[in-house]
Amino acid sequence: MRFDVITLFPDMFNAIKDEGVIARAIKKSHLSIHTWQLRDFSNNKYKNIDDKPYGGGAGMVMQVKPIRDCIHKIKQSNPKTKVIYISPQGQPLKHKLAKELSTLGSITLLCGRYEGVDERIIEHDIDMEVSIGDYVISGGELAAMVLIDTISRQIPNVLSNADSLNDSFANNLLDHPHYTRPEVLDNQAVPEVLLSGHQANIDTWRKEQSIKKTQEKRKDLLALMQRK
Ligand code: 4G3
Repeated sequence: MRFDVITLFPDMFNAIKDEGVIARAIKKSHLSIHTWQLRDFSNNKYKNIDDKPYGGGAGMVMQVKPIRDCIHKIKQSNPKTKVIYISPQGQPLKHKLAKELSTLGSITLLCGRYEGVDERIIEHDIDMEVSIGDYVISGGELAAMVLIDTISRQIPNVLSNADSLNDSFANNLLDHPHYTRPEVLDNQAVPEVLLSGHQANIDTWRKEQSIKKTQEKRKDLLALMQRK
């Protein structure tokens, strides 16, 4: 998978390029992340890419031309790339969407700042608008990194055994509880079944715990599962 990221803050992406699961996947050539400084596509000497909103009001709007030119440039070497705008107005990000996107060869992520982009970008230049949740953050960069991380985890061989592809959410259930040594600490004991060595019983217990936790904490997810 190749990610191209259009941003005013390319250095923010060093956070995932330099460390952890994503860094290792890049080293192993399972994926690459290419950032594009949107200011390089500005058409004035001050390198501005935003302007005041028509109709008035607070904040600034990202202009069409620099973004359009940048996407055009990316598409010259990547004609089939899927262009995704990350915004609070997008389709909510879920496990299923991440899994679908993980099968693509190339994704371009547009990170918004200020009040977002001129609507003509959304109408003409974007294949899809995605949101990572019902809240606003100060820029699309952190959201883009969330998207890159969750998509990358679904690409074969990106996760090592030690990372483990946690399949919770694949079935709309929360994960079961986990324990490690010691067996007893301050009167808190590890559930006996986990020490029994009886794998079928352990699997059943974990499934029950998943359902119980989901019932307690996320009834909305349980409703989704029962509809399947
Ligand atoms: C576009 C994405 C971008 C319009 C971006 C704000 C939250 C999300 C931005 C806009 C963002 C999200 C930058 N905040 N929920 N901030 O995916 O109003």
